[in-house]
Amino acid sequence: MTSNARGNLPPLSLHVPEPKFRPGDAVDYSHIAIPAAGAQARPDEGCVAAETHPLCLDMVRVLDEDHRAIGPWDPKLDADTLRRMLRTMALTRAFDDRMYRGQRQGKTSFYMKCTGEEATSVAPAMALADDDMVFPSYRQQGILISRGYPLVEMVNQIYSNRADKLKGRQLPIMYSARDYSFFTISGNLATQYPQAVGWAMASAIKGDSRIAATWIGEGSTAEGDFHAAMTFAAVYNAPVIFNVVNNQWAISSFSGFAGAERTTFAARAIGYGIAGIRVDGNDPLAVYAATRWAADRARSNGGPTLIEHFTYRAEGHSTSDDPGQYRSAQEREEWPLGDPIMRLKRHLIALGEWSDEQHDAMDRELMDHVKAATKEAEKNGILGHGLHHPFHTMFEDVFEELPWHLKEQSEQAIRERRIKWPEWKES
Ligand SMILES: Cc1ncc(C[n+]2csc(CCOP(=O)(O)OP(=O)(O)O)c2C)c(N)n1
Ligand SMILES: [Mg+2]
Repeated sequence: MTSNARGNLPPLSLHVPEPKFRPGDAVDYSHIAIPAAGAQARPDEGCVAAETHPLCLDMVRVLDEDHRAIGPWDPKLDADTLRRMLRTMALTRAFDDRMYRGQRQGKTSFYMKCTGEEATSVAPAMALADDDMVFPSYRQQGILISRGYPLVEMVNQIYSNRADKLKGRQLPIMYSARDYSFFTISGNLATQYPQAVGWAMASAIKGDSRIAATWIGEGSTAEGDFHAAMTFAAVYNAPVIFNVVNNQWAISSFSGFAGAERTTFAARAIGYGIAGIRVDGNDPLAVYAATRWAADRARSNGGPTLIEHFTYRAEGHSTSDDPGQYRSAQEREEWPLGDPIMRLKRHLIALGEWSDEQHDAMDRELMDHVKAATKEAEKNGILGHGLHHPFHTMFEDVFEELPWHLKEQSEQAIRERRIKWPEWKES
């Protein structure tokens, strides 16, 4: 290769990020700075954005080592609300566990868990109004569960069966629930960000009082859509909350490939001149408090806030992934911020409002609850058992009147199917 190097100038080189730990490595997280709970200032919701910027390099934490809630960010929730939060997170985990097993049993082709990240969807859902519009990624099933969406409907979608409201047209787990102000999940990463800003701008243009909130993985912040959304929101001061769920991994790429070696994801807010908060994503009370702060700010025309949830993806990316191939199994146990369900459980016990026995009984009850929902959904069919949506529906719902060439294709498809499977009956 010819070199254009001149004189004694050093040859240019690139930095290629490499994760600290690979399979088999001992894990040491001492490089991660974990500030004391309760030590972070809480600026007024109406402050200038720059006042929040120190928080972008810090970490808002409420639950301390003794499981107490302390400091100015303590949202001071009553015990019933805390128990509801705990239950919703535990239900989300129970649902994930059962659906994962369902995939292994061949009942669906695909599933994605959010284990370890439950606080980043359940706590925000509780801090928002139920009709605030959410634009999630695929890892916020906790929002739907929090809003009381029927589990049976979720399972119908996951099994792509004949009761699936989306008629098998979406990948399993890519829900859509207009009545629950839950925007359709897209497999194309980051598209939800500009959509959320557009919706928020429309809400403001109409003089409505509802705000938008959106979620993205840290890896997906490398997409152009993320930055386009931030620019629009900053320029028009749109009433939107940007959540970045930094779970350290984007399938097998670590956060360094999205810029984590240089600064925090919350610090993106500084460049756009909007409010930003970095929060302990495994501390449900801190997540709740940060979301409530951002929601109050947006609702009073204070504009957008970027919240980075610092958390850890405790399991594989999806049922198609094997994290044992690229990261150390020790990472999960060594993760310095613990587990969100355990932390809230211990807090409630410390308050004298919960016990191990109650927790175990709740887990058993939730398992039965999820099991009953799956059994109910299975009556409508599972993958490969033929009880999916009628074949011809594939051609419906796009055009008011089906164009001639699609009509022909539809007839041809049905004809060929009859030849291939003579026993098949169109329902
Ligand atoms: C535009 C686009 N690029 C790539 C993919 C493939 N893909 C799906 S999920 C994923 C990783 C995303 O990681 P992150 O944003 O950190 O979210 P997480 O899965 O950790 O929640 C990738 C690369 C895709 N679906 N869309
Ligand atoms: Mg990620």
